[in-house]
Amino acid sequence: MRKLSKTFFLILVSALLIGNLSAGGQAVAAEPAQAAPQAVIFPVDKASILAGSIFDLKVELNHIPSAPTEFDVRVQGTNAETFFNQTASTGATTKDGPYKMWKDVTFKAPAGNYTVSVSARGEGWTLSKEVQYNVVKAEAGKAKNVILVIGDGLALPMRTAARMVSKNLTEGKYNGLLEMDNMDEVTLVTTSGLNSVVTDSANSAHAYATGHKTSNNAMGVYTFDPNDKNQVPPKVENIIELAKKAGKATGIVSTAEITDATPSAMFVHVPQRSNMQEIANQMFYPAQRPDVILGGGAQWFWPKSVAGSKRADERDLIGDFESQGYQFAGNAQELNNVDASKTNQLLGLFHNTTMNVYIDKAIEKNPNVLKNYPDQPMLWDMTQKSLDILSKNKNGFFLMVEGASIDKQEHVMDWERAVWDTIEMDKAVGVAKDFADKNGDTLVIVVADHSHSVSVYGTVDYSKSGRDAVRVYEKAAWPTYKDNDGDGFPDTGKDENGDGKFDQVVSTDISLAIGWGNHPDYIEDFKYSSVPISPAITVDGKAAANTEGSAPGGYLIAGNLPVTDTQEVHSADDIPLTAYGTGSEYFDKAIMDNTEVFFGIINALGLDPTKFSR
Ligand SMILES: [Ca+2]
Ligand SMILES: [Ca+2]
Ligand SMILES: [Ca+2]
Ligand SMILES: [Zn+2]
Repeated sequence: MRKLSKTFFLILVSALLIGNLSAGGQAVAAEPAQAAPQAVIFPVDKASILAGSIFDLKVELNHIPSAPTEFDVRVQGTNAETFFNQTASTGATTKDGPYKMWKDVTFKAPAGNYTVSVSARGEGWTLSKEVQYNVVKAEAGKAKNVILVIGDGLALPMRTAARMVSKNLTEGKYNGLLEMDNMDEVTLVTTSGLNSVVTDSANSAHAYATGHKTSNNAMGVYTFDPNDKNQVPPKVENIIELAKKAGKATGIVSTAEITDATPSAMFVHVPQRSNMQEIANQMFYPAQRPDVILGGGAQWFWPKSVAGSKRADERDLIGDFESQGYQFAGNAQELNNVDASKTNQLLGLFHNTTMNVYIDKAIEKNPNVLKNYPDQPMLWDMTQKSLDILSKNKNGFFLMVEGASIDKQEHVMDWERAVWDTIEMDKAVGVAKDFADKNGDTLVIVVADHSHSVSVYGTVDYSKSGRDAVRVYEKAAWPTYKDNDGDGFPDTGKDENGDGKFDQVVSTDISLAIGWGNHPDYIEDFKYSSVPISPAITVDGKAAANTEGSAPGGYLIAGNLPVTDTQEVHSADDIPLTAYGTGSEYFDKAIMDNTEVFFGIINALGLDPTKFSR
């Protein structure tokens, strides 16, 4: 079957636009295309758009069997060219048809409903479509600063498990609450994306950063097909671009690669999150460049010739940042040495890939696990240094802090590493709340990006093995975690290793029983592993249980995922959001969509782009 070429469409579309193609006269008859003709309008129907924020309006005609003789786009009933006072850029979609795009346009005033419609026809086909937008004006704003703390995969049971491990209970009442519990408001957040009920960390963070939905793997752009390398995806403006235009300082802090989805969604425009070299490059663009950048992922900043680099070119991105006045820190000591009073921009890269988790960097300290990175900072130290620097800006700041490996350790069903990282992040929340208490004018938000299929269902008796160790209902009673020195982490109450602090402990006599709703084939032994273990490995293209390293009594649990999946996957369950400080009343609702979180940030900061000088 013959398909119409892109070039063909470009010529026809240009001809149409300059008006020398007579209606119907020169249309070429073609064999029917496989898929039905379809009109696509981006932003999509029911999008909420911040008044004055910049976006690209794109209208695609896909799978059309012949060139259009009419391709009319209207905004509020007015020809789009006239409405935006801009000639459309045109081209061929990657799905056999033309597109028109108006770049960097805005809806200013008044707020309310806006209608965009397309009507198009050619020989043997007609298409029409209409979408409605809700254009939202930013409120005046009472806060100067927003600290958005994202616990990647911070499912509700993770908060429960972290509270049990960190605080424990006495006769049914918790001995204390987490920092993320002790806040002013709580709401549920729905997380589904543009293309699926189950989101990933790219489009979920994109929702917080832009107020728009997009497809899994995409950030800062609309697309239904992130893997389409030839697409020209329409952009939407993000929180770091907006905050910078308002003269605010901006920062991103993560325990993942700093080019990973959650931190990069705050500033980036890419259809595919795995394109990390492009993400690192965009991080340096002046309009998108955060003032403070702390995390892992140095491999995307080193020139190709440096051992461990993942770049395809010889660009020295750390050198580029330094040339723009950024201080650089490569480990915890160097971060500690940064004098915030003399530093306005800071790049800290503490690992070539993902930073090690709390259990490994602070408790086990196994040199075979930490390898070249024995001195990685804690998330709360990274948060404190960021606040010390960003708070010097008299216009305020936006800071995103991510506990990234909660999710990454849930994927490998290592609940202890996920929970201890949740506690590490909770201490960063404490730093953020202290800042809000001392300085006022600050909103702190703690939220997941999506859930995981994790559940606390009892306790585990470490003196027994296999399923004999599991205790449920009244037999579960209480775990035996005790935080004798009050640092939030369980310890033995003794200092046998002589470092002047009580020795931390992960596995206690009675631990938690934690299970998973979805999983590959894996060996369950109900016991902590002092070294990280993958639950499943790929053998002959299929996932197989990893039999190495399991404790006595471990037994095979048959998987319930597609046979090629080696890891537990995200779930579509709603997630809790807690908020503290100025502007937190926005979150006094029972439930909201993840795109609405963006407007809570915007309203708190009073980020009104209709007032920006463009
Ligand atoms: Ca993440
Ligand atoms: Ca302790
Ligand atoms: Ca000790
Ligand atoms: Zn994940």
